[in-house]
Amino acid sequence: MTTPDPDPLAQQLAEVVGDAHVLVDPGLRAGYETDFTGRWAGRARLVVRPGGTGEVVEVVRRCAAAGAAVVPQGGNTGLVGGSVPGPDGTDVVLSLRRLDTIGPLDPRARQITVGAGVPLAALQRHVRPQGWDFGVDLAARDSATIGGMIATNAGGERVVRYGTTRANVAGLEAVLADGGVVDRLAGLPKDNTGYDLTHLLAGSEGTLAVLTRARLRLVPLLPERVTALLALDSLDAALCVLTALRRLESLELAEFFTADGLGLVLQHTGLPAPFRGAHPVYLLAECAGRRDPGEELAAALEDAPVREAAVALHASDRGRLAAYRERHTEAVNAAGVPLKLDVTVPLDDLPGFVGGLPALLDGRARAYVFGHLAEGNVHVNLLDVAPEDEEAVTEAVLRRVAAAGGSISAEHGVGRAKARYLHLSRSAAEIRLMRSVKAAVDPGHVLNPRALLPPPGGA
Ligand code: 2HG
Ligand code: ZN
Repeated sequence: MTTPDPDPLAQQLAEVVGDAHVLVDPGLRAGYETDFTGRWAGRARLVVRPGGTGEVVEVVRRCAAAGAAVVPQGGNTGLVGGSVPGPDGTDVVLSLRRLDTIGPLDPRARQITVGAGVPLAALQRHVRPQGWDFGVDLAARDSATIGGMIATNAGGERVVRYGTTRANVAGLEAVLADGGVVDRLAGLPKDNTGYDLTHLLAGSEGTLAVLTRARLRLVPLLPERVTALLALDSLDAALCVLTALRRLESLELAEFFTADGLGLVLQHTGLPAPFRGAHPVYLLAECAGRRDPGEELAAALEDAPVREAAVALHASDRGRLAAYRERHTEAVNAAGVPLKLDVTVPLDDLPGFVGGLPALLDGRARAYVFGHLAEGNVHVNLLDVAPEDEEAVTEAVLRRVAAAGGSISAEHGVGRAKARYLHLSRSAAEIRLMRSVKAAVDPGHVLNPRALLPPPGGA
């Protein structure tokens, strides 16, 4: 048996990053080729792990010259196939995880500069003891990287108070397909000099540039917190409670799930049930402030239609309540390979949308719904969908969402999963404009060509 010739691109990239950081062996590549759910799996030509912006520039240049597509990857926790290579072994996965430097915290500017590969939890561990926090938080905090969160404009649990990731980024450094570097790291709060490139690149899903560093806005760490898990009759009741909670400036989190999802979580985790009885809907609310927000939370809930409530003040107890919501993703995963549809529906339509799902699905899937109530963000997780039904089921749900004026992607992005449905949420003129931007900065379709805006005919 003859050994295959070494890939010349692997040799060229090894000159830039060192042999140890070019992974060609299938065993070493594997962790970069499949997403967390197992739904998105591909085969990379190789994985390259540069250690700084200069190396990213050289890697992108050499891949472009070799005609290889580059798939930027952070923690690989995205759920729409946007950071996973295609199936044919031609894509280069560019892992940003080694760009994990955390710069000094600037309390006067309330900002910090970090490498794209810094995991969210590492940032939290760094800034919280100094009395600061990052406004975005999400369940995948241990693996999700800041670069990936910006590239996908991740939402998470605290959008109700702090907005999505884009709103929490003051500036970026990024490498373009031609190797040019965009440096907007000054993070000036006033800088009105034309197109906002930071906001354009945030949410561009690796299709316009490779994000290498970020200047993040920080918020004061609020010392007093109270978390409540509320058992409710229905989603209508949950919206009624939400209306009462929205008056509170301290409201940081309003998450919902249902009896079915809780059942799956209890079965998977072995956690004790939160209440003696079972209830149709649950709402997890958290308030935070300089002073104990417990009293104002209790006052807001006084006339609310709550069946049972559990309240926690201490971090470990709050974590125990949050686990019932945060562990949905892993519980669903343990039950099968889910078809995930992350959507926004107008709040008034949320009960009707969820209530109408069984008819829409018509026995073709087992549905679990949970999500971020204040934004109308429903995570529709479908199990047991036959492969031949996947497209029809996806289309039925997304068309229903679009018809109600919602969005086919609330917070996970478009990636490969939703690329063909983009027209349901974006007009022809908008898609033309997006394609013009892509064509102007990446005419050779080097950067993540299978995601968001694949060239007609497919990448
Ligand atoms: C969450 O809100 C994440 O926990 C994941 O966005 C959602 O697993 C999902 O569908
Ligand atoms: Zn979510």
